[in-house]
Amino acid sequence: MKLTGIELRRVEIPLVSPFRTSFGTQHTRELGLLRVRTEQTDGYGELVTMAAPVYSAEYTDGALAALRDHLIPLLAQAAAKTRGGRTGLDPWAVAPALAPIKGHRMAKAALETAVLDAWLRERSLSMAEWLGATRDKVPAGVSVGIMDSVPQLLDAVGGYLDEGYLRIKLKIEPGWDVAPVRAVRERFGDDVLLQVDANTAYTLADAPLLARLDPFDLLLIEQPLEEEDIRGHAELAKRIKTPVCLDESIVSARAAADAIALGACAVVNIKPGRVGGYLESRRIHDVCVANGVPVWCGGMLETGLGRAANVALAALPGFTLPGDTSASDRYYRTDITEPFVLKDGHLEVPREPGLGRTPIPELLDAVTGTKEWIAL
Ligand code: OSB
Ligand code: MG
Repeated sequence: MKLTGIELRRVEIPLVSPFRTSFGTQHTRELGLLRVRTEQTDGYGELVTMAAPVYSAEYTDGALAALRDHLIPLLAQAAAKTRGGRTGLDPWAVAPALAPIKGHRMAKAALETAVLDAWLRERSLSMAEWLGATRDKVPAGVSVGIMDSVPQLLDAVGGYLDEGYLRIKLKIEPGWDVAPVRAVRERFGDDVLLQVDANTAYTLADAPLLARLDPFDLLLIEQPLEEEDIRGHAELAKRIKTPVCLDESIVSARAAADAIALGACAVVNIKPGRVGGYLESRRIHDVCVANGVPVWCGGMLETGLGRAANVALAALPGFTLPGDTSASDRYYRTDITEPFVLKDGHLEVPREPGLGRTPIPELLDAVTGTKEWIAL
């Protein structure tokens, strides 16, 4: 496959309602979109960074700079070396080419995904087929933000359950934890699949408080402590009954293997952006399956493009828990691709060539802030 150029866009899409987590409130989604051009086709990759480095160290403007100034030049060099060769660049060559740059996993993921999309399209192969997806649809969960009041939360959760969502995740932080969980259990019963996500808002000293969640039979508690506090999570896991799931801490297959070996997590959230792409996501899936650790697919408020790839990933056999794979209208009134819709609480796994969705030019242009073209 021969690359001829790469387009970088910064897009800004309004959210249907503000989304509040322990690290702040979002009103719009400000992410990046990459298009790689090959001699035969285009490939797209979503850059899932947020506008500010509050979930992880990456952020959209920084990631776009890393792509422009460091990652794309390295990929161009690797592509030049394959010129004259028979096969050219393939998706497996991207991560090794970018390895000299530390971190910047979301930026690397966006680039690798765009190359992968083009490579799959050139072969008329779907992401699901290529990954080895074993299901035609995946159960949809929804992440519910922190609200101003418990009645407001109950309205939101009730609305999602009426729509058919099969699992509810409540964002929590100190001061918004036991009471909202209790209220949701009291109103909607013990059969609702329920879990919480703290986005690193607690410390090990909060173990007695977090143990008060034990009676509510939660599926898991996601990332209660700091990203780097693996030992703390292992200790916390001994002090509470709710299974500990890691999100922010799991930046690679190695990190997953280490966290599991140290007893820091019983469940893993796989987010392709956070770990550098779908190839590494697949490896994490394999590590977790080998260790009997259930995984589920996290989200970063993706557009239909990233959502399509996530849904394909979530159709792998180790994804035994519903993910944050909600319908497009959970976040966006108008998506930039054909939207994902809920059918009996599930999303259909795309089977079209490539990621399975393509940005619709007019819709993409309407949300594009800046755009640049890098010829290769
Ligand atoms: O921690 O899972 C998270 C959104 C942005 C950043 C981090 C997280 C989230 C979510 C929502 O919980 C995931 C989604 O619905 O896409
Ligand atoms: Mg999380």
